Amino acid sequence: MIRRNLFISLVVFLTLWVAGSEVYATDVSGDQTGVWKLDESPYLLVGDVRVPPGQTLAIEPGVVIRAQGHYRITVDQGTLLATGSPGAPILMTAADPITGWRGIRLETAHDDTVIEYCVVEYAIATGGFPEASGGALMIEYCSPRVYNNVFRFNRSHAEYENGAGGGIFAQYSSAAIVNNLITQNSADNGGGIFLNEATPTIRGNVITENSAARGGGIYLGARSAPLIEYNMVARNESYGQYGGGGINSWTDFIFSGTFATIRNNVIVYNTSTQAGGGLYCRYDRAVITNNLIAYNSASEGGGIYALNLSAEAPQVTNCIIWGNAAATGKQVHLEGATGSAISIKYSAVEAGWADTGNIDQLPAFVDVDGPDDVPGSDDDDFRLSPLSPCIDAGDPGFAADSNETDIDGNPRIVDGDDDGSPVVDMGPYEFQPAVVPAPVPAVSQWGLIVMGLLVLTAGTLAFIRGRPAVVQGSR
Ligand SMILES: [Ca+2]
Ligand SMILES: [Ca+2]
Ligand SMILES: [Ca+2]
Repeated sequence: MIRRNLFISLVVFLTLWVAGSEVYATDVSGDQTGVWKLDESPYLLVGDVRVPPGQTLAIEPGVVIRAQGHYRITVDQGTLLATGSPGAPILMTAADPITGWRGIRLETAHDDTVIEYCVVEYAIATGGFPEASGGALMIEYCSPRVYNNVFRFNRSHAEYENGAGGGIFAQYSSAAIVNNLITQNSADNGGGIFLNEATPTIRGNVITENSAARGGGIYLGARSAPLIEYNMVARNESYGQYGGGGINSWTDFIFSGTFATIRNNVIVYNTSTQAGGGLYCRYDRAVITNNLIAYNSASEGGGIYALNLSAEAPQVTNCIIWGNAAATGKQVHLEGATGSAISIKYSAVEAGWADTGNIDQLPAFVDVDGPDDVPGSDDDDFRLSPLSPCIDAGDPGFAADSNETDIDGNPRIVDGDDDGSPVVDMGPYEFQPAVVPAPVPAVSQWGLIVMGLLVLTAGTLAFIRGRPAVVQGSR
């Protein structure tokens, strides 16, 4: 939390600093191609911008783009190369955060499109569905690379509560959404991310403090089959009917056969005023493997809420479901009247769950509230301590994918209890006795991401501080 606050105050400072120090600017609207250059920055959107079919717009690292009204950047069958760098991110923001801007819209963009090391903020999607989709980034019929960005303070709200994807909306897409910080966005559905008929990879992101009526962190909509792995999904909230504080998975398996693979994630401290604090699964057969689903809360189903027909039950294996809170079904709630089912095996479930390989023993994390002794902050360390009963207690028949690791990037299956037989652990962290003889609280993967973004922001600050003199000297 300390790192996060520092990060946010730096970015706020950056925003104010840039606003107060502008001498030259480039107005843009209409069709745009070629390069938006650092020495012509900031670029002021004075109308909608479009990258036309077959054309490319590249944006140099360090460029600042500031919308002067509720304008958009649409990539209409063209290519956008928005590639910042760690020391010089691209800032895309609004002159007036209340009015906001319309965000980036990738409509059948070329798959070479890249959005990397950008800070995208204060975008607002409005209107009806699908126009009210994708606050910061709308992706449709294309599969861009979306790496190492910050999406924050964006939102998608509409009449009839069908605004979708406060941060990112993707449909008919296999986008790679990797190592982003997605925070403090809001929507009617999918505060951080919303998927519809999409098969993206959502990997290594920090998805925190987003809110929505349904799917505070992520909403997995109909006929979607994403791979969701190595993410931190924390402190998101759902406030409406159908719920899902962390993730709402409603992929319509029964009609389409599609399902999400949700593995090696940390899903903690999410809340839902109604159902499913951590996960809400409705008519859904998600494969839920090696996740930590802990300290979430809801009215029904603090950890997981499931409503389905028995043939399409979520498949939960090698998970830790612990410390969740709810009036009904603290760890897991099955909507029993409908004949719902869920399969939970080889998992640690507080208060127990009667099925193969489950245990009801304290997981014994390294430091459940972290060095700051505050539960729910980013330094909480959910790695397994040497005496954890979760070590080598997963499914003995489990075989990891060829490129699958644990959430720290360590080998997924290790002989953690040194009995000569390597077995997968429960939860996202594999105990590594040979690599880490005495477990120490290390910087977590998402800690590294946040710290990297800090460096990225600080680099921009340093750059911008030096910029006015250069500009004045050259013009
Ligand atoms: Ca802590
Ligand atoms: Ca093991
Ligand atoms: Ca063993």
